[in-house]
Amino acid sequence: MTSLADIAGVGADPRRGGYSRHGFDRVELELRSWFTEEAGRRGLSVECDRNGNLWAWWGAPGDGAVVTGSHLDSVPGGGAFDGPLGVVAALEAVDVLRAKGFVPGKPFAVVVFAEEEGGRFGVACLGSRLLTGAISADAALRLSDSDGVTLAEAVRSAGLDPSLVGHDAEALRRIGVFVELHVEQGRGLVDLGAPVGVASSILAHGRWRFSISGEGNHAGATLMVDRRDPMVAAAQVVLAARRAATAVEGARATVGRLIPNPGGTNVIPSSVDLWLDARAEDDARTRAVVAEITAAASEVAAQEGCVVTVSEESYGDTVVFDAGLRDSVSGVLGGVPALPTGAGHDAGILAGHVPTAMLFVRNPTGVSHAPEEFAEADDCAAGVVALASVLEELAR
Ligand code: HGY
Ligand code: MN
Ligand code: MN
Ligand code: MN
Repeated sequence: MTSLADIAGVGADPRRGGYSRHGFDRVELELRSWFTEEAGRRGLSVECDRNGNLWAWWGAPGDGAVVTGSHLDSVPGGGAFDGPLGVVAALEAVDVLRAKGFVPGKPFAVVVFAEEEGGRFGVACLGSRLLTGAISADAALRLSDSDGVTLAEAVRSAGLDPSLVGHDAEALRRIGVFVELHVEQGRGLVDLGAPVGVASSILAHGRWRFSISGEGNHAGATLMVDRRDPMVAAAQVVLAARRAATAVEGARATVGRLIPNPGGTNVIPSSVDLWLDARAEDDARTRAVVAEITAAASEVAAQEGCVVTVSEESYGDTVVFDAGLRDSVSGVLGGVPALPTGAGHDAGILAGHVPTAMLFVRNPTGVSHAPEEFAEADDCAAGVVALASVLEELAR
């Protein structure tokens, strides 16, 4: 809790509440410096890979390492725990293991992945997707933030070489096994009365951009019958998203971001961009939900004399975590509950390449991606002790 308190002032967002910490922005760079210092204080040697992910090595770097960590960026107005808890817990786990005289028998690293939330450049898990080649360097470098700054420009100003960004087989080889501790983002562990659990799976999920164009015009001078208003179409897309996801068991669809152009109170927008986040148990269900929303969007846009184009900005199929590793993690912890999650994680991206596990820490509010996200100090401590035991077993 002291470590979390250390960074409590960094990126606090008084306007939205909570924290706004985005990949390679001033705030995230400050958190990276904090991490580098904290790791250095423990005698870990820190290096930054080609994609801006930070690696703190306990002992010499090497292939097949036991790797743990998470991310330091947040959604706009996010909570204090999503990401930082996993980073802090990883450092604390090193302290716990050291204090008992443990020396890893394998290479061992604490990692901080860049831009996990996609809060700045729109693609979640950007650092781990680049590392694994799940997104191409070309596509990634062209991404831009809301001020028009490209990823290429952002990494350059963070001291990285954009020409080296992309699939990093060397870094991937270094990961023998990855364990990410994370605050739970629902009420699963509260309902089970357990402070710590292990992840079983992640929903299939992705992000789609709907660009609706109509006719910009005067709010007072334009008769209602003469309008081609993309905001009216957008409103119906939002309702279609709720309808489509409600009809499919376990599916979720959210429109959390919508930008009218030009965005004036007395201006009928000429265009509206909105982003759909859709998730479901498997690929078929997720695709079906998105197909239904897309069809509804075409229909309502046509009724309004507007045109809509839909583009997929990122997608990941269902992740089922390595069952053998999950069972052995649960065994080390004396049989903690396994639970699925609707949230994406770097661990989910890595799971396609290396054995990967996640530990969840109970969140009494059940709220996440909002300032009310919480974890009790005792539960965080239980998470650290659990993580340390798992890492000890894996790095023996
Ligand atoms: O689940 C998400 O929205 C993100 O990957 N944390
Ligand atoms: Mn998150
Ligand atoms: Mn997270
Ligand atoms: Mn006027």
